[in-house]
Amino acid sequence: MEQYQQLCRTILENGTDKGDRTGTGTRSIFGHQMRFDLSEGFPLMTTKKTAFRLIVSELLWFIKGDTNVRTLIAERNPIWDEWAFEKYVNSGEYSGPDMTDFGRRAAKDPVFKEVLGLEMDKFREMILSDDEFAETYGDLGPVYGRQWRSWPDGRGGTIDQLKNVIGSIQNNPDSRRHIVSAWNPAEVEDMALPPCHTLFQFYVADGKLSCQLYQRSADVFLGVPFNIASYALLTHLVARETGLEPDEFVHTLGDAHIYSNHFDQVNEQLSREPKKLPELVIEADGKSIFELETADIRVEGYDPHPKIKAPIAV
Ligand code: DHF
Ligand code: TMP
Repeated sequence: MEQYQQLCRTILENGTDKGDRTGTGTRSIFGHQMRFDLSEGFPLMTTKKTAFRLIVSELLWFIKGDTNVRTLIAERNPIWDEWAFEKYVNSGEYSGPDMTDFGRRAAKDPVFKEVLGLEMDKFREMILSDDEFAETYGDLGPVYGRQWRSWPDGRGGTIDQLKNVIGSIQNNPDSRRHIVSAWNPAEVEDMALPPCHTLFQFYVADGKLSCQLYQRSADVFLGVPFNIASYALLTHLVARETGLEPDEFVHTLGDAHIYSNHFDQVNEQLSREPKKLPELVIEADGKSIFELETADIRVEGYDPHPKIKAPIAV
């Protein structure tokens, strides 16, 4: 938690103000590393309430190789809706109110935000009730789940990187090749959003498993709290699968930025005193990593400061 606060302070104090793809504007630094010792508790933000249930549901969605938001929406997880909705409003089939630049407009205009909310509700409803619609507009393209579980091998088959890495951790723990890449240059164009958490590697020593993530682009206020908890959880799940103890999660960031419309929220969060970390509980006897469900995983002893709201840059 102190490391997260340090990252925020470094960006605010030493970062460079830059424009960005979303037109919001950011302050950023390039290249930063944090290390989380998983024996000290589960690294879920304590200085703002963070929805762990959404993090679990998203990670299990990746692990199952799913790329369609229908599964997330069915679990009341809205975190990927904007990127599916964007594909829909840019298609010929959408005929509602003008949604040009909806993310930026919603951040500035409360009336438009309401209109957008209603259209998004309709969109979610159609995704859930109409199979054909869900297949066309719910799919985010060949994003994380596809690359982790069925990377096209160029010979008509696919590669299950996640199964392979679990196998190599079990059979050849000293290997320096325990890698899973979500960055597939041949397919980046077809993805709703090119992968932010790009590549991860495992390391085994003394019966303990560590994981390092390279994240090319990091929205430090909204994305990073999710990313830390998600990869800490992945490290626990792969350790459980391979009979090892979880050791460290090492988080390496490329472009680490705070959006200009998150500065107040970050300062509010920095004024708060970190609290004791919660503990992770997995209750799923006999289930493999590929069979887990959201309800099998929870945190105990989580007593965070209240949630802090912020608009997401689309
Ligand atoms: N785009 C941008 N600009 N930043 C991101 O972090 C991001 N993350 C994506 C997709 N695109 C992105 C996927 N992950 C939220 C958190 C993570 C996430 C998407 C969205 C989010 O909105 N979190 C809010 C609300 C969560 C809630 O409903 O409780 C938060 O306050 O944490
Ligand atoms: P970009 O593709 O232009 O880098 O925009 C992606 C934005 O989403 C950027 O602000 C980083 C953020 N992001 C995260 O921080 N974590 C995530 O897990 C995802 C999917 C996105």
